[in-house]
Amino acid sequence: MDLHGYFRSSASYRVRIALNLKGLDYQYHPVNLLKNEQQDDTYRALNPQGLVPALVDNGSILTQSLAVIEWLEETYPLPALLPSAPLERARIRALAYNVACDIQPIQNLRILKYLQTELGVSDEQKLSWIRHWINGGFAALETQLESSSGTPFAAGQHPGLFECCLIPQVYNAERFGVEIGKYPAIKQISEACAALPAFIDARPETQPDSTL
Ligand SMILES: N[C@@H](CCC(=O)N[C@@H](CS)C(=O)NCC(=O)O)C(=O)O
Repeated sequence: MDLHGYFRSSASYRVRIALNLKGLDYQYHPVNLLKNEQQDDTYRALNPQGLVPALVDNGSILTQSLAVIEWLEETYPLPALLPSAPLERARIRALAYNVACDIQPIQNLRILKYLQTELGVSDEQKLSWIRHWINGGFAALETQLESSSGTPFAAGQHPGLFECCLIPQVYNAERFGVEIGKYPAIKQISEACAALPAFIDARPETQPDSTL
C-alpha cells in the first residue's frame, strides 16, 4: 500500500495510526502542503479535492481518512478498530466524527490561508480562532467521554477509530497552545496511546518529511 500524506496533516496521521494498529506495511510518499504540492496535477489525479491523505492499494485509490480507515477495518478486520455492538459502534463513530467532521475541518490549512489572505485576519486572531474551535470541541468530547464506560480507551481495553482521530487533534491542540490538562478524560486517553508503538511510530516528528 502507498500512503500519500504530510507529516503534520492530522488526517494523514489518523491513517498512519490505523495502518500501524492493523500491523500493515506501507510506503510513505510525502506531499508537501507548505509547497502546495497537494494542488499539483499529479497529486490531484489521486485526490481531486487536493487534500491529503490518499491511500493506493493495488491500483485502487482511497481518499477521506475515515473512509480509508473503515475500508481497512472491513478488509483487515483484526484487530478491530470498532466495537461489535451496533450502539457502541455508533457511540465511537460519534466521538470520531466530532473530531474529524466538526473540529479539524475549520482549522485546515486552506481555511486558515483564506482567513489570512482574503479576510485579513492577523496571526493572533488566527491563533484565537484555532484555540476557540478546539476548546469548544474538546469540552463537548470531555462530557461525552465522562459518561463512557470505556477505559483506558474510549471503547475499553483497545484503541480504535476514535483514538486514530483524537491523537492527531491533541497534537494540533498542543502545537497551538491549548491546555490539555483542562480535559482529564482526553489527557488520560492520550497518555495511554502515547505508550503504544502504533501511535509512537505514527508521530509527525518521526516521519521522513518532518525534516525536509
Ligand atoms: N476530510 C478529509 C480532510 C483532509 C484534510 O483536511 N487534509 C488536510 C491536511 S490535514 C489538507 O490536505 N490540507 C491541504 C489544504 O488545506 O490545502 C479527510 O479526512 O481525509
